[in-house]
Amino acid sequence: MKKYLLALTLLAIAIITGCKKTAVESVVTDDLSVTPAVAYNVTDKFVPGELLIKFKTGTSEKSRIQTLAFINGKVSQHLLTNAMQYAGDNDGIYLVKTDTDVFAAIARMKGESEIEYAEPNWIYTHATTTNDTYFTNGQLWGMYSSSSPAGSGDPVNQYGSQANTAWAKGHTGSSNVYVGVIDEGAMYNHVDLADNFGNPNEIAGNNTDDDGNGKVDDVNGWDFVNNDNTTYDAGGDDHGTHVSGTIGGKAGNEVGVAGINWNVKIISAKFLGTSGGTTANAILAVDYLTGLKTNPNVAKRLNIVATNNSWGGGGYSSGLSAAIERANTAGILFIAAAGNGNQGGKAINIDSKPSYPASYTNANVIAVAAINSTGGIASWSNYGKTSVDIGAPGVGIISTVPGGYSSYSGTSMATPHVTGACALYASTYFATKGVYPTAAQIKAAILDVATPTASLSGKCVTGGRLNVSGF
Ligand SMILES: [Ca+2]
Ligand SMILES: [Ca+2]
Ligand SMILES: [Ca+2]
Ligand SMILES: [Ca+2]
Repeated sequence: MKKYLLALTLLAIAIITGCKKTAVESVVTDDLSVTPAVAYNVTDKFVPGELLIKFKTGTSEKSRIQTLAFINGKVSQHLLTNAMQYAGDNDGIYLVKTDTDVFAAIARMKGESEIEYAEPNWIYTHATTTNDTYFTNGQLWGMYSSSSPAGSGDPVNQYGSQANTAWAKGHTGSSNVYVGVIDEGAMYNHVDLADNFGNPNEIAGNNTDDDGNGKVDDVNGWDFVNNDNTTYDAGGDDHGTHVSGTIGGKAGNEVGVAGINWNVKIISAKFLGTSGGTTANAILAVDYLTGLKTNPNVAKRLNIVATNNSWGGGGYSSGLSAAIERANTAGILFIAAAGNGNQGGKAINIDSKPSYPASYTNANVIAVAAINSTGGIASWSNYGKTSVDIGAPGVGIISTVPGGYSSYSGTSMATPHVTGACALYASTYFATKGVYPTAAQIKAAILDVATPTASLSGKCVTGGRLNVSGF
């Protein structure tokens, strides 16, 4: 454990300093494919000495132990989530520690008939590129429209999400619509967020798992980094707080910002810590939210329409793809940042060089590129005619951070505009039709009305930017 923490600490130092010598090994490309179609990138980071292994159904414990002995592997965690079991998988995934080289161990495991898959425990980091100086009110361009709604006197920006046009029609979201933020934690008691967080099936502070999901007092979500119910830990969590404010910052309270939704409920699934997050915890985070929507123990399950995923890194993971598919089955969209270049910051075409999780091909994924306030695609925003779906405001975005507000840039900031759009569409659709739209209907609604944008032409599926004016 100490060794593991040391490795993560060194990684954090490496990320901060940009130092090339990291404790986390890089991977040589080409000869070690996860699947025939996918190769690891040289810059992909993973936890040294750890593998995620799924055994084929019916493999006995004795047989598992014998197989793991080939790599001197010891099970350190059995990942068996409610969402897996509801989906009929009672075997789960094993996080295995080995003193063998991870890729040699994977190659060895792949030769065994008991193994369904074996893969690295990738490390993901969030997708902000810059942290600009503080901005005051009135510069929230991502929420503006091409023209000022009648009588509003609102500022105008044609490249904004057009959210204030929807608001002018009284479409401001609903507290019956839920969104999961898979990220760092968030300062849920921030003045602009306090009304828009919470799991109503869980009673705070009674040391009881009221909703029977295996998590005690998870009123605002769960912290998979520290395995506790304090999703906000002072000193960090600014990225998760920023993302949350764009989705659901409280409006009309004369302070700070307004989110795409004035009313919504956000649940944190915290898996990014100061050193990033792992595949194992990403799977747990995705499944946690799926479990809240499919929990058979409560009368009123949480109506989660989408998760926000402003993070990336690593290579393909069968385990994470399967978790995203369980979310898909539960009708939860997975909104993913296209990513900010390939480590060095230069944008890449992820059609030819996949960036995960944006590049997963599950039907519920919407991958988002970033545009600036004059309509250009950000110089660092990844793109891809088939792998990226849409552009959204991602440069100079003001939102909530612990203790106030700040302006950030990144595909991290573009993504919550789209996640917020999912929730807004769901709430308006319900208000007019009396039923909630399916995930496929929400995705189609968002992609169908994208505004054609020169800088995005040929760079994403829609060739356009987010436009929620009709939501
Ligand atoms: Ca609980
Ligand atoms: Ca409780
Ligand atoms: Ca915590
Ligand atoms: Ca506000």
